Amino acid sequence: MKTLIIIPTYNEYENIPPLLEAIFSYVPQTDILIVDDNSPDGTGELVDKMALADNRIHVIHRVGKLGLGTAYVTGFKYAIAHNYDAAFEMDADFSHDPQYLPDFLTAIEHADLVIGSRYIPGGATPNWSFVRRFISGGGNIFARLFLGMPIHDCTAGFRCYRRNVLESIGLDTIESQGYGFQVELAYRVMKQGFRIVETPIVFMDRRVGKSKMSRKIVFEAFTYVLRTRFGKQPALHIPLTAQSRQPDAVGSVGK
Ligand SMILES: Nc1nc2c(ncn2[C@@H]2O[C@H](COP(=O)(O)OP(=O)(O)O)[C@@H](O)[C@H]2O)c(=O)[nH]1
Ligand SMILES: [Mg+2]
Repeated sequence: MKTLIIIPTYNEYENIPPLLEAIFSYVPQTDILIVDDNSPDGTGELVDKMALADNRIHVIHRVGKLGLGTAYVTGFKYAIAHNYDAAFEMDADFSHDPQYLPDFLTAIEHADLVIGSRYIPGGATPNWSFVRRFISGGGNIFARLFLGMPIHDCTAGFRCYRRNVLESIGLDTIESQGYGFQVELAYRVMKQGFRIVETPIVFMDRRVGKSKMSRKIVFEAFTYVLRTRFGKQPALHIPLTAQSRQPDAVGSVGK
């Protein structure tokens, strides 16, 4: 299976070299696409140099900080255009441990979307305070109940999609950016009837650098759920051509 790992970056200079080395140590056959938003710390130039030395590494440079959601949409379109069979979403800061990548590749053989889940047996957030757990865990229960999604971790950003999913979910009409982006995508994938599987991950806090997520991004996710539940489905503009399959085929895989 031809696979692309998409990593959006904004000021991740120190994380990128050890991260890419770790990824290739677990999954040497995959390609990596960095979508850099003109990071002031020189991440983009660094990846350009690494790409010259390794043809598995690819880079897209954007003009400025345009947000996580559009960075992934840009990466997904690259994956479609270059005929990858599957594409990953992965953060640059080691919160998403590369050791789990082989689990995703095993699971995607029998799924359309694999989500790295903190909220199924084997998953965890060991460094988190009670307040952070409450906000993230509560947010997930809220989205699950209001949107009827049988997914335990729908804000998770460590994922693997098959290309046909990316081609079918209307990438040009996605509205959200941060955690809301992850919820919106999971919802669209579910509505199309694709098979979603969760695989457990232990989510660690970022090693170096700063988080770019804000309260505004948390609020956006919250309002996305409410708008989608109580609005006239404004957030679901999906082409009618996609085929439907087993609507409730959601499961999880063990380690
Ligand atoms: N290209 C791009 N990457 C971003 C942007 N915002 C965040 N990122 C990257 O997205 C990933 C997750 O962001 P992070 O700040 O760690 O979010 P947190 O884990 O929720 O605190 C990291 O790899 C960031 O460098 C953005 O506006 N553009
Ligand atoms: Mg992070």
